[in-house]
Amino acid sequence: MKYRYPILNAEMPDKEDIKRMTPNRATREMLECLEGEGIETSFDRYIAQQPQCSFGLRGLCCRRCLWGPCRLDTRGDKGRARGICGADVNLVVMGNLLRGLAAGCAAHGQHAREVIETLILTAEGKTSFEIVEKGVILELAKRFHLDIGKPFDQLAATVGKILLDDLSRVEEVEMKTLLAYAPEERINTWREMGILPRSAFYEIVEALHKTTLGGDSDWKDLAKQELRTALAYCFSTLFGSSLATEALFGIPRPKTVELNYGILENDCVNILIHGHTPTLVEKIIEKIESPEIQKLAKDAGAQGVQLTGVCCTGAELLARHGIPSLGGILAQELIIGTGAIDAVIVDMQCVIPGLKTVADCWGTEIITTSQSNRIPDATHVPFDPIKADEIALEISRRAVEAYSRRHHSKTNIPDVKSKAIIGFSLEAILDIFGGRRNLLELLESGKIKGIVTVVGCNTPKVPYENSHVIIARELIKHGILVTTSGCSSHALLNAGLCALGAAELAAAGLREVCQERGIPPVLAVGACVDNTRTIRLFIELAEEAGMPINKLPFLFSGPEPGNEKTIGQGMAFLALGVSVHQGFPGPIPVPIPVAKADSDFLDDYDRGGNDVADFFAEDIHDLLGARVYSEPYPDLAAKLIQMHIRRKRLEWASAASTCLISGTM
Ligand code: MSK
Repeated sequence: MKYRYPILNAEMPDKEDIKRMTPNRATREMLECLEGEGIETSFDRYIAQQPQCSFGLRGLCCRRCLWGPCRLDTRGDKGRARGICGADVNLVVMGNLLRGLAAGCAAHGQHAREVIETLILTAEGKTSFEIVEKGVILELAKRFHLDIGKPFDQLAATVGKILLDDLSRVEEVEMKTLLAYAPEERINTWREMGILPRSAFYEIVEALHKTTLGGDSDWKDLAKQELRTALAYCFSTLFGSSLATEALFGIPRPKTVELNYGILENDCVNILIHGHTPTLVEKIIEKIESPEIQKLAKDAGAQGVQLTGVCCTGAELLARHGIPSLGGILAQELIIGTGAIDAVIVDMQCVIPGLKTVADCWGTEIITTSQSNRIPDATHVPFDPIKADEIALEISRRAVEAYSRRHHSKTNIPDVKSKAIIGFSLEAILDIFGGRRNLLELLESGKIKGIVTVVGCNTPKVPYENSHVIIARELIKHGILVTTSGCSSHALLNAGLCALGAAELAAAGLREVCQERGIPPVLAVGACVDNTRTIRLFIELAEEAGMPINKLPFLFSGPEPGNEKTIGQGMAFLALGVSVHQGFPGPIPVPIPVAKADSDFLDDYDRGGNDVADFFAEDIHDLLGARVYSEPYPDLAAKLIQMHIRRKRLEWASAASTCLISGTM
């Protein structure tokens, strides 16, 4: 049964819609297969949860203190326009949004902490890792105004400590990474607005502190804390993770790969890598290739070992090593449902509890490696960077030994493969275009109309991966270059939009650019922390243009918001001056509807505004030159994004006093 939510002007898909509309044939086959086996997944549990609470969906349920939960209702005279403490709708909506962002910031914060600590320990000679991309350390050192004549390891340790300090300091000091990378115009704007952050951990604590019972009652002050926390999230948890990872393990470069479910091999040990931090996994790759583990696999009767990835560790492995990925967060149960996965090695985040339930049906070994992400009854081998070699060897052994327990008669691998070119780091993109000036000229000429980053998670509330694919396909059709990361990238990779052939789907100018340079029109940049790469690309282009970022034809689209981390990503781009499209159900609640007095029909609800939604849609533009667009339907969202890009091109043309509008969109 389908559920309509007139209050949100939206309809939730039922299982048949999902099976009909999800773009990857492998996903459709696996949904059918697991349904046939009677194995429940997130898609079934989502249907079982219908109808979901309409207060919660609109951000109007407050559970922050023990007096509640309070459900706020501004319709009619029910005495529920305020919570028990007196909080009104704006305070509740804004407080929920801020707490969501703080949670997302904490998640990427722990990710950053693990990688940066490994970098420091490595610089101090305490691990067997190596800093393979010395240039990243030197670049950071220059930006931090360090003496680059110092011994390299000493310099690397100092750089690591600055990154760690930006993550965790408690003093009232401005963040060094922000000052090193953000455009001066933005820093001045943020300073004027009073939203320069101190550190990620500081702002997380302050966000939670301000939203406790009897804390900050001024929703506009909470909105400022939202932006401050988003900046800390951006310039510490994203930049810190991404740059420290690049220093340790290398900057990705383009490679051609085959991916999707069909790359699983029936007669190989199939190991799925899952989570967010690539630290331990880098060692596991090494060990899997070692003669000892290869022999173990052969002795068990396997032809070899096939490593595959899911979610963001999967995206990291794909970008850096070309290890094939299979899907995003909502695919994890389906992948195990093939029965062909012998072991899943997980680190942290986006590892849903349902994973174990499906794994138990097939006898799949789950190995957890992070103290922060335990799963009951799973094998736990905790990561320690100092003992990374022995831990990685033990995990590799266990994973390979699981092959002999597989029920080979029960495997069902969808025969679907996709081709793609991956590994578009900032450096790779600039090299391909021969520097930022050339890329900017392509934007100026209109051959590339704009750059939109289509990113973020998945949600069962819309047909799986459908929005990502429709939006990206429409944008390239209209000459807009797309970058993508995280779970969104898995959707676009599997849909073939990151393959060379996808250039055929692009508008003439973009097609020509792609074919000349041998790139697809959708550039997969890496994991969700690697949004850093798109941010740095936007900063580079704005510097080259001599314009603020908010004057250029860029946009951030998160079509399927899921994890709280999505909130930080959207807010970070917004603070930088890049407008944001949020799909359904966005982290910023849609305006509250008002019933028409003369009608009983739910369809006749008006969409009256709440101040928070209006603030992010309108008022914020005066402060940052960017806004949030909310549009659940992907075809309409694609049109809205094109209009935004066109408007930005006109603004850019008038600001630069050059005529850019001859190539109309
Ligand atoms: S894994 S945070 S569902 S992108 Fe980064 Fe995917 Fe979102 Fe997790």
